[in-house]
Amino acid sequence: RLPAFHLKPCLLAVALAGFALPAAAAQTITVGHTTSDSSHYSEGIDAFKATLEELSDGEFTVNEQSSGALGGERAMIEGLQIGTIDAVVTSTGPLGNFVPETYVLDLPFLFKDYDHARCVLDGEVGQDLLDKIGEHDLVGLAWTENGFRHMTNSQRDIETPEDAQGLKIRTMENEMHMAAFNEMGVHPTPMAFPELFTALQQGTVDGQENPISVILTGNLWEVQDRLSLTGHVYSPAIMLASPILWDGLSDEQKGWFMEAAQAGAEATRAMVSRLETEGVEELKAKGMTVVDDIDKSQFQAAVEPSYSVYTDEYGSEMLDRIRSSD
Ligand code: EAX
Repeated sequence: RLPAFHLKPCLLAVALAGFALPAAAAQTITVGHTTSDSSHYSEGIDAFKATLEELSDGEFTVNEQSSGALGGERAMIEGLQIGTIDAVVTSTGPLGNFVPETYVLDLPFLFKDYDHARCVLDGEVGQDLLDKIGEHDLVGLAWTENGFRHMTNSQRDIETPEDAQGLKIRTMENEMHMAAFNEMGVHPTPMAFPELFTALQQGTVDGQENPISVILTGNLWEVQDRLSLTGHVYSPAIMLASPILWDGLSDEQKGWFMEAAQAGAEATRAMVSRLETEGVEELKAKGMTVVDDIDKSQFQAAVEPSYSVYTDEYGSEMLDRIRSSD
C-alpha cells in the first residue's frame, strides 16, 4: 500500500491537492500614498517591496498606488480601518483625527533637527504612539519620514512672519498646523493633497507648505515661484496597515512586514536627507526664488501661543519627553 492511504480522508485530499496544484500565486499587497512615483515615499515603497518579496520568498508582492490614486491621506486611513486598502504611507497630518495622541508630533518648532526627530520616533515615544495607533483599528508598521516643511507662495518673498500675514495658505487637515498659521496671521485653508496642485494653479490659495521632496517631485514649483526655508514644523510619516490584512497574517509573516517597512523608512529618510540640500538647488534651477536666511526665532515666537491648543487638552508630558530626548 502507498503511505498516503493511511492518511485520514481530509489529509489525503490536502496531500493530493498539493501535487495537483501549481505553487500558490503571490498575495498582492496594495500600498497607497499621495506623492508621485519619483518621491521619497515611492523610494521607500520600492525598498519595502524588494524586502518583503525577498523575506517571503515571493509569497507576497506589492502594488504601489501613487499620486492619490486611492484618495487623500485622510480617506486612505479610513480605507485601512474598513479594509478596502491594505497599507498606506502617509504623513501624520490627518492622523490626529483618528489617534489624537499623535497630534504632539505636529507641533511647530518641536524637533530641533532630523537626528532629534528620528531618534524620538525610533525610541520609546515612537513605540508608545505606535501602541496607541493600534487601539484605533490601525496597525503602525514603522515610522518613516516626510521632512521639515517650508513655505511657498506666488505673491511675495516671505522673510518674516509679517510677510506671510493675509496670505491664504493651504494646510493639511491638522488642527495643530491650522492653529499655528492662525497665530501667524495667515488664512489657513485645509485641503487634501490631491486637490492642491489645481488649487495653486487656479489661485484658490496663494501658497502652501511642504518638505522639499514634495515641492520638487510634486511639481509644485510649476505653480509657485517663491520658497522660504522656514522649516517651521517637522512632518513625520508612517506606514500603516489595515487590521483586516494584519489579523490574517501569521507571526512570521508579520515579522516580514515589519522588517520590510523598516527598510522602506531607511530608504525614504536617505532621500529626504539628500534632497534637503540638493533639492533646493534643483528648485532654484527651475526658477524658484529661495529665501534661505530665515530668522526662525521670529517664526517660533509668532506661533508659540498655538501650543495651548495641544496642552490645554493633553498636558505637557509628551512634549517634555520629546524635548528631553534631544
Ligand atoms: O504626505 O498633504 C501633505 O501636504 C503631505 O505633506 C503630503 O501629501 C505627503
